[in-house]
Amino acid sequence: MDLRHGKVFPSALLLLKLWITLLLNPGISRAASVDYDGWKVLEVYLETVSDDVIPPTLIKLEDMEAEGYLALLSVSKVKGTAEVTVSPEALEDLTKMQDDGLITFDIISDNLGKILESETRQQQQRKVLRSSITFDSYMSYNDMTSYLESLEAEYPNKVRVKEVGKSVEMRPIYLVRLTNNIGDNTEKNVVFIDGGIHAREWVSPHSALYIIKNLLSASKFTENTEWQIIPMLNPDGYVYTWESNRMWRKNRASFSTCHGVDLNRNFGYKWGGLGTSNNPCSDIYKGPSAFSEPESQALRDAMLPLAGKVKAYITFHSYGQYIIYPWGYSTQVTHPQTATMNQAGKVMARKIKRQTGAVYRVGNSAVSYYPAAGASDDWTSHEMKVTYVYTIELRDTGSYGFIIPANQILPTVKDAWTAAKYMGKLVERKYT
Ligand code: 0X9
Ligand code: ZN
Repeated sequence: MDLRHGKVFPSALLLLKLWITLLLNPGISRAASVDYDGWKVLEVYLETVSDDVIPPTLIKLEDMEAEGYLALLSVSKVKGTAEVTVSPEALEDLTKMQDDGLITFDIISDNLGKILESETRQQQQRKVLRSSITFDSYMSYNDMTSYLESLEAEYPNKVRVKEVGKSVEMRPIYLVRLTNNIGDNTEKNVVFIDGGIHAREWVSPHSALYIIKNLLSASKFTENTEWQIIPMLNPDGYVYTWESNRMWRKNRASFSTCHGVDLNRNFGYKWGGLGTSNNPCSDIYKGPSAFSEPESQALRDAMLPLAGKVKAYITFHSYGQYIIYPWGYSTQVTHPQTATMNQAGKVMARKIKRQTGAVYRVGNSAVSYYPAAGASDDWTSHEMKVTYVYTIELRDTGSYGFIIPANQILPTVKDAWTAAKYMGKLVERKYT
């Protein structure tokens, strides 16, 4: 079947049927607690389109996702695929669509619910001491918070922990500052890192915490550079993934129809452009206005006073194993620092490969994924004039996606630490 031309999507009758299914089977983005038993993960093939055109199949998948009919997990332009998870009922309809030549997909995982069950079992076996962190099982929001709240007292010469905002549900958003002799207030170059923008991407905040932990004992990286790290930008979303819906992505802002703004569509550069949605039920909802959300405001307000000092910015996401750089809002506008970011990104990927064996692809984010406007990387690049700006999509490449097993946390956070160390060294070499 050729998906490039002609009709890709279902007849009016089929759409009507999807709606009825939906009414009988309320959407995952609206449900209070979601059971994924029997849900399959599909790899859907996307049409090849010219630059800055979003493939019709992807647009349709996004619409179906906003209708609560499936959950979109990831997209890759390089692979020409989107991964989605669907309920057994929805699969029947998608299979009909496939039979009618309207869509092409493979089933890549048979039961998401079983994978989630085994994650829950692993979690139940863990025991954590307060104020310690672990990378052999996932930490809860409380584990992370107690660790962060203990740091300043334990490392008074090196650490300051500041609340830079509160989430929609009034949880604190912490910024950790790390440098040698922090009390001296010496002006130093800053490497800025965040994690946890997207709730379900659990390896992201773990990576930021692993970097903090390692910086505490590696004083050569904190001699001439100050690290500013927000490990958990979306605490409400993270808690929600633990308590109600493991696949939740957005924050927990409340709207009349649905919950949540995609914080990585809420930043104030090219806000509302390509790859964003006006619909609060969509996973890529841009929010009512740029920086409408306290979480994106917290990142903005923590960074703005550092104008001229921030030399590198890494925002950790998952999954896919990509190191991507701006502009993400369009493939048509080439960033003036493209060569510099590409070259350093490639060195970073080589170092990760050497350290841990993992292969990360390097490229422009609109090209590697699809254009998506209003993300934190583009804003930082544009507003803060930072040269080295990266979104790092951590492990894996799709076998487990967001639910990567606990025994892969450590290798994944090591990828992140290798990337961060390299950024630290580069900033020191170029700017000190
Ligand atoms: O879509 C996103 O926000 C990021 N991917 S994720 O799967 N973690 O959701 C990629 C953002 C890349 N940056 C820009 N498009 N500006
Ligand atoms: Zn993400």
